[in-house]
Amino acid sequence: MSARKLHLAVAQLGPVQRSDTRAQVVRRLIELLEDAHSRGAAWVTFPELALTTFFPRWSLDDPADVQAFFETEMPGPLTRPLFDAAREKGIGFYLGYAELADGTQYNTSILVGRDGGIVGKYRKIHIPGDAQARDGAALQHLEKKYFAVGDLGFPVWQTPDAAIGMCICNDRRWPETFRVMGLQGVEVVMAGYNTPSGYVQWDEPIHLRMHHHLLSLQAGAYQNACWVAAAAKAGVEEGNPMIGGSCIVAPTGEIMVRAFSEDDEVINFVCDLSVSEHYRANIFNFAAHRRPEHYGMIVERTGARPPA
Ligand code: CDT
Repeated sequence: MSARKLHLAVAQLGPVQRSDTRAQVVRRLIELLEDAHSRGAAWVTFPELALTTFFPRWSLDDPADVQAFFETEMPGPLTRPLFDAAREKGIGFYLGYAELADGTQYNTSILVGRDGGIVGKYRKIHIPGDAQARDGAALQHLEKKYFAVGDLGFPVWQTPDAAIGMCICNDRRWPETFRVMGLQGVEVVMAGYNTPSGYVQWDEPIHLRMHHHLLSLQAGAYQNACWVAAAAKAGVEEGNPMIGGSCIVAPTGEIMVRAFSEDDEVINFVCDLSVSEHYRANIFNFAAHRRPEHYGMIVERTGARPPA
C-alpha cells in the first residue's frame, strides 16, 4: 500500500484563568494555529472547553455565572477571527467549547475544514463527575451538573484529507468510543481534554493519571487502526493542576510525538494514513474476525452484574 501523508498538529493550551477574556484566549489559539501552519500542518487539534477555564471544578448556581462560560453561536463575534485565520492559512481544526443550544448545555467539539466551514459537531457522551457538589470535598468535578449527555453519537466525517472523528476527554477512556468510530473506518480521532491531577472519587496515586491517559489513547489507536491527535488544557488553572501529555499516537499504538511542557505548545507529525490499511487488512480486519453475535451484552447491559 502506498504512503498517504497527512500532516497533523496538536495545540496544547496552558492554563486559562477565569479572568482571561475570550478575545485573549482566541488570540492564543490563533498564534498556535499559525505556529502549526508554519510547520506545514494541515489540521490542528485544540483542547476540550478551550475558550474558558475548566469551570466544572466549581459549583455555580447563579445562571449568569454559568452562562458566561457558554457559547450560543459558533462562530460568534469573538471566535470568528479563529475561523478567519484557519481559512486564510488553509488549515482545519478541532475546537472544544461549552455549547448552549435550545436551552440545553453540552460539552461540545466542532471540526472546521480547511475552508473555514464547519464540517461536523460532536457532543460529549461520557460525562464524568457529579451532578451535585460533594459536601466538604476539597475538589469538585461537576460536569454532570452542567452538561447533558451528547445526542449526536460518534459520527465520522469523510474530509478531503481523511476520515476524521471526534471525542472529548473522558470519552477516550471507553473502548466503545473508539470502536464505534473504528466501525466507520475512522482514520484520525481528534480528542481534547482537561484532566485534573487530583480526582474527587479517590486518592489515586498521581502518576497513574498520565499512565491511564496514554494507555487509553494507545489502546484506542491500535485496536481501531487509527491515528489519534490529543490536546490537553494543562498546567495550574485557578490553583488546580491539570496534566499535559498532548500527543499524536500511530495505529501501531506508539506515541510519535508528545508535548514537553504544561503550557501553550504545538507538536506535529507527518502521519502515513496507509499504516491503518495494513492493520485493517490483517490483524484488525473487522469483517473477517469480529464476532458481534457474542457481543450483545455490550449494548444490552450498562452496569456489571456478577454471574448468577
Ligand atoms: N474533562 C474530563 O472529562 N475529565 C475527566 C476527569 C475524570 S475524574 C472525574 C477525564 O477523564 O480526564
